Amino acid sequence: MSADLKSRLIEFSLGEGFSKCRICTPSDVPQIADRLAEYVAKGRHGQMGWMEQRMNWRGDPTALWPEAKSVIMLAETYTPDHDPMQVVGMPDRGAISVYAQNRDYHDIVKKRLKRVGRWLIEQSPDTQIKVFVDTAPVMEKPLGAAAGLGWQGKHTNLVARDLGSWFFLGAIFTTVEFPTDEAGRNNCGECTACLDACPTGAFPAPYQLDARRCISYLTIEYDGPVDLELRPLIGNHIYGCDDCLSACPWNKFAAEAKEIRYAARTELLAPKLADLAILDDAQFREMFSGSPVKRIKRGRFVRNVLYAIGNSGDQGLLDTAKGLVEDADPVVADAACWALSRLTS
Ligand code: B12
Ligand code: SF4
Ligand code: SF4
Repeated sequence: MSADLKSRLIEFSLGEGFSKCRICTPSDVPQIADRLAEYVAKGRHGQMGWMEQRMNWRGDPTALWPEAKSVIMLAETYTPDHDPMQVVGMPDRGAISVYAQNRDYHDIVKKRLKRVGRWLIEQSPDTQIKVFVDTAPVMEKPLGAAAGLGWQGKHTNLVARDLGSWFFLGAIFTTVEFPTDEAGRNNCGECTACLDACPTGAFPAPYQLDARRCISYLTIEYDGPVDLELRPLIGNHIYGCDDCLSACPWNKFAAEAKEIRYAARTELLAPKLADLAILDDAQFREMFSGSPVKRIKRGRFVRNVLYAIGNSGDQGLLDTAKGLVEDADPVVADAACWALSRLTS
């Protein structure tokens, strides 16, 4: 019965817009508790203090919900139709990572997961489900790899031969006991393209990331003034970073994004730093309404824009930096002074 239900589930989830659906059990990732503990013990999570909480659940999905028998892992593609590295070579523009150039995936994926979950309950009414995307104490990458969606590449994200690197993950834990899939086979081989592409040297070893050096962490998660040593390495990244993902040769086989709401808004492809730096609170909220960028608020965003201005070498941006040296937000004012000193030195 579950084998038939599984093939109908896959069909339904693909029909709903997911690109791939694979299944594992909650006990298929025994290695993650130790690896998570090591990551946290080394302080690699930086200010993401929530990672230290509920470590027993995060490191062991069987403890999170003991009644769950299967974990349905789903891939949601957001493959860009442009080269994300193009803007990285334009110093007077800001680079916003591909996933944030339009609508927030959390809302879209969660709704889709719930629709699949509801369908499953309709098929087998005693079923219970819990859906997760991103924010819960669930390590989605190792679960996705165990289920066979792909493998954890040396950049630590999941890669697949048929999807490349551009896909989000969603999980449905369920009490249904489904037949499971084979874990994803690692196809990185001798390749080190992602490790070599990282501007900040954030990989202490292949398959391991020190978030404290990662531009994605520094621009999205990190609160306060960024270390002086790291600021020049951030380049013109103002929200997230895709350099390691973009370098992956498996992207040649990337599946097209199925969801139009991830297609880049034209004005977010290569926005002018000069226009972004002068956004006030209300303008910032309006410009990024519905986008994940809104989450970091005006202060952190303008801080990032000012680091990019400092890295631009563009004297035409001097006045923009000058205009912010007395900003009410001390982190913005500090970033403006830094940008000014870089541009004039
Ligand atoms: C915290 C977090 C971050 C942090 C830390 C990332 C990290 N690698 O730890 C920061 C802010 C830096 C970040 C950045 C990004 N993130 Co993020 N992030 C998360 C989150 C919430 C938790 C990840 C986590 O648990 N990290 C903790 C550490 C311990 O986990 P880990 O990297 O998996 O560590 C493993 C390896 O070290 C591995 N390992 C160690 N030794 C060895 C040896 C071998 C041989 C192997 C195979 C493995 C291995 O074992 C550890 C445990 O699995 C997940 C969502 C979720 N709930 O899972 C999204 C998630 C991982 N992020 C995602 C994305 C898209 C990104 C960005 C691309 C966004 C962007 N453009 O800026 C970047 C990519 C940066 C990168 N190279 O990782 C997607 C990835 C989708 C995918 N295809 O894999 C996720 C799954 C969100 C989602 N629901 O789609 N992220
Ligand atoms: S997202 Fe950027 S900074 Fe972070 S590991 Fe990848 S290339 Fe390095
Ligand atoms: S760039 Fe190379 S090493 Fe990195 S994930 Fe892709 S195949 Fe693996």
